[in-house]
This record gives sequence, C-alpha cells and structure tokens, in this order.
Amino acid sequence: MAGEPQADCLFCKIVAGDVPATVVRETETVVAFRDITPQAPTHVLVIPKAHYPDAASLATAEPGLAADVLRVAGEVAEQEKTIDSGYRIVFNTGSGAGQTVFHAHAHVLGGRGLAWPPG
Ligand code: DGP
Repeated sequence: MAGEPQADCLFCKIVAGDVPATVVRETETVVAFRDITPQAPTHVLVIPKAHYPDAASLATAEPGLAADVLRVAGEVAEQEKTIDSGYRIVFNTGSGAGQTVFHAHAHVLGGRGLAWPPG
C-alpha cells in the first residue's frame, strides 16, 4: 500500500532505527539526518517517514507531507546557519539524475559556494 514501509528500503530502515544515522531534526512525519557522503559542509537528507519512491509521487499522494519535507528542509538550513550564505534543496529523481535511494528525499546543501548549473 502507498506510504507503507518497504523491507528492502534503506531509508525505511533508518526511519525504523534499524540502520543508524546522525539525526539533526525530527517531527511526527519527517526525519532529517546527515548524508553519509557529504558533498558540502552542510549536507542533510530530509525524508518523509512514509515510503514514496520520489518527490513527485510523494507530492501527488500526500501534498501536506511533501510540504512538511520542504518546511523541515528550511528549518535545517536555518539550524545549520546556511541562511545568509544561501543553500540548495535538491530532489534527484530517477537514476539518470543520480537518484540511488528510491525513498523520497530532499538534499539540503550549504556552507560553500554552489555553482549553477549543477553537474
Ligand atoms: P540520491 O543519490 O539522490 O538518491 O541520494 C542518496 C543519498 O543517500 C546519497 O547522497 C548518499 C546517502 N546515503 C546512502 N546510504 C546512506 C546511509 O546508509 N546513511 C546515510 N546517512 N546516508 C546514506
């Protein structure tokens, strides 16, 4: 069923506490933790606790939950003191765009200059 935990999903295992992660913020619906291979001084992943494979399917099924992810991404950026220098929220979608974990997640990147366009 949509949103249910998936046994083979790494991020569902982090939500369940079966895989450790450095959690920086958590709400009833969302958890934010540090990326294991950080690409910037601040690199935090914000995920819905419910399982959706990508951001668009999350927003279609549960727009309020997608908004929770975005709101918490902004709160993380503030908590990490990246507001003044700027930060980026990225949703890689599909393997061609670099998505490797098929549980919706926002990358929050900051703490260094961020080039545009991204690679
Ligand atoms: P993406 O490539 O957009 O699907 O992002 C997946 C991110 O997940 C990638 O930047 C690395 C991160 N990641 C992969 N495995 C783990 C893990 O076990 N723990 C944490 N904290 N991050 C992970």
